[in-house]
Amino acid sequence: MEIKQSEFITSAVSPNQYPKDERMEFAFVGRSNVGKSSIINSLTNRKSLAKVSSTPGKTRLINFFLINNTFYLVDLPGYGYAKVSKTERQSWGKIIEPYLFKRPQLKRIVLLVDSRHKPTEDDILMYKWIKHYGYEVIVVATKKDKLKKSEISKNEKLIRDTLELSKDEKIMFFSSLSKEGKEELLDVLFI
Ligand SMILES: Nc1nc2c(ncn2[C@@H]2O[C@H](COP(=O)(O)OP(=O)(O)OP(=O)(O)O)[C@@H](O)[C@H]2O)c(=O)[nH]1
Ligand SMILES: [Mg+2]
Repeated sequence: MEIKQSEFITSAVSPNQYPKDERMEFAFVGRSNVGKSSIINSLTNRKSLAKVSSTPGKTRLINFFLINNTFYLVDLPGYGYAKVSKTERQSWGKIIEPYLFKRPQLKRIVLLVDSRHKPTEDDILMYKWIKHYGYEVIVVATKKDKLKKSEISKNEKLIRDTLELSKDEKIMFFSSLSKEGKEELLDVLFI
């Protein structure tokens, strides 16, 4: 799978603002700052198609990017940012739940977790939620460049055990800095 063309289409907070066509969608979910927007830029070979920031909470709307004129990559606001107020947390739920809840176009969900850490309670909830609603989930461990080689298999086990992944569920390691893992992820995404 080769991404030749990518363009920002729209930002949405509610279903009437989602794209109206029937093209497939692939959504990226995960904690704030885990690297959702960065991975979209990496996959599309664009520096700032999706907005990236070292301050958590950069993406606050659902952003739709049309790829090769045939499908969408969907960048979602992150969860679990400690400093967020209760009102902001509720607003996250109001934006993201209607999308994940009822979107026939949504084919796969990529759950991003930080490769350096044990997945959080929010990550576990999100994983269970995705499975409960019957979506196919791809677990991606981000920021691989920050790991020593010796830490990779240890952290893979920690992530696998914490999320209680079954044997046939894969974790893919990814780095938006080195682009390592990019081809493999594109292949798995579009099987
Ligand atoms: N070293 C390293 N840094 C990364 C990687 N991916 C993302 N980052 C950095 O992590 C920070 C957050 O990245 P974003 O892509 O904005 O994260 P996000 O998940 O979209 O965050 P929200 O929009 O707040 O939910 C930025 O400073 C990125 O440069 C990676 O693979 N390696
Ligand atoms: Mg973002």
